[in-house]
Amino acid sequence: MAAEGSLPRLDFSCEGKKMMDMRTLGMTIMAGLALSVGLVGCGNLIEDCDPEFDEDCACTLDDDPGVDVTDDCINGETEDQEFCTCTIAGDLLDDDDDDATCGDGVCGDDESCAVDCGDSPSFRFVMVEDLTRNPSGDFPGADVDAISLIKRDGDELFAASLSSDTDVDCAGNRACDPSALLGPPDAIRGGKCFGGQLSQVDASTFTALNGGFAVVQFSDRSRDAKVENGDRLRVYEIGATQCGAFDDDPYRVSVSVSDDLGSFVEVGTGGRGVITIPVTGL
Ligand SMILES: [Ca+2]
Ligand SMILES: [Ca+2]
Ligand SMILES: [Ca+2]
Repeated sequence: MAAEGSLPRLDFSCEGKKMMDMRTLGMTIMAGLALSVGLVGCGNLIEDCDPEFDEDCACTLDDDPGVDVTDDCINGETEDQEFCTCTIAGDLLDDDDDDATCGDGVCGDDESCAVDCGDSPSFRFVMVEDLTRNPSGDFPGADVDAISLIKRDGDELFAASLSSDTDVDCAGNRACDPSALLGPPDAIRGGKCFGGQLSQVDASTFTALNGGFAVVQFSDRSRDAKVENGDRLRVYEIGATQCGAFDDDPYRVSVSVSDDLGSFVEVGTGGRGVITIPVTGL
């Protein structure tokens, strides 16, 4: 037990070290007080204990907290030069959130505390799903040229990657390559579909969903793009409205924290050319 007047050591380090069982209610209160401070500071509150001087001080290997090295942990290292940490038994919180996940299974990041796990989940996945009944023709179903996420500051980010769950049937479909809907729209050139050459449809510029769906993300190496309330999602669909030819086709737009197909939440539908859907209620 910690000496009276001293605070228990709490470790909120970002490595997410396993916290040990807490044994007494008194320690709960003390730990709670320390937690309040820890939320602000995000770091070790006081130094490690020393088994030579501190009663109930026990040391374990950092790489394997199950290994007791109390007799062999000096200045944070064992004789075998493995890193170790000493704490006063019973002074750590029993972290009920050990298994908690945020967003897509990630608790915080290198710069944030594990306790940030209470943050709301991050929506990074967008699904555009064909709602066409009985899709037919050379380009069956909704013909998606591009999908974008427009942030509140006006930045328009285009779909950068596809989830492997994307499902576009190539049977009888001349535009079934889903990568054609990544990046900025390219089916409209000079303000006209296919540069005004409507008889020369460039099937490499769009994806005909053929009753299926595409799941995309907007993050790239330079930016972690989340879909947030106040953003807008835009779908560039090729059809009568956009081209003065072909069909306008209906589709649904949904978002999710993961690409688990059962987890998507609808944010809107479209079916007349370029549609911009406000994101709310996430
Ligand atoms: Ca079509
Ligand atoms: Ca395209
Ligand atoms: Ca269409």
